[in-house]
Amino acid sequence: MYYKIVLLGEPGVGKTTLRRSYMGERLKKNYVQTLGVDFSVKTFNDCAFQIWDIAGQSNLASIKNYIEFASAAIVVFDVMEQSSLNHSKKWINHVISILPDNTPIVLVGNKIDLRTIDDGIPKLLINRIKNSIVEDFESTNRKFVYFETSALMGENVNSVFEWMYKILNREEIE
Ligand SMILES: Nc1nc2c(ncn2[C@@H]2O[C@H](COP(=O)(O)OP(=O)(O)O)[C@@H](O)[C@H]2O)c(=O)[nH]1
Ligand SMILES: [Mg+2]
Repeated sequence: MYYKIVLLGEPGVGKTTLRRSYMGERLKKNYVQTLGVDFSVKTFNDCAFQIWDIAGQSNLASIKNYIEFASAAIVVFDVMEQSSLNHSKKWINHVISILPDNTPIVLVGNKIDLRTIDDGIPKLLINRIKNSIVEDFESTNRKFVYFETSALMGENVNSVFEWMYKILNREEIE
């Protein structure tokens, strides 16, 4: 199976670093000039993930084209930047408005290597936002999960895609 996966989130949160970290040495760069989109393909067991990565600023129309037909979405925020967490709600709402109810969404809190005990977004606040997202999904059968990563250190990056693989293949079987 071939899956289109979209990376979303504010500029600078680490989307491209996450993609590169997951691709490792097998990184192949492709570019869709008109959309300002980079994508990489990585095979995992019997499936191929085509990971889309939007570059810089984009208008709403191009974001719609970007998200359309994706099998899953990864919304990234920076655990050191509260505004990027607040904006992740907006990105998730884009996904909800464009993709079917059962499309899996992963929320990723990135740059955990920079977090110290007295610095970074309070975990209580992250939990509150995460819970409010989960509540929104209660009436649907949407699969949602939260992971914390360090794309720079390669920490927990594989977990994101392993979860995705499991969820997407389970849906194939059902
Ligand atoms: N410390 C740290 N820096 C990161 C991490 N991920 C990305 N960065 C840095 O954050 C900046 C923006 O990353 P980039 O992947 O270009 O963000 P994008 O705009 O979302 O694609 C770069 O300087 C990265 O090296 C991380 O996990 N930890
Ligand atoms: Mg980028």
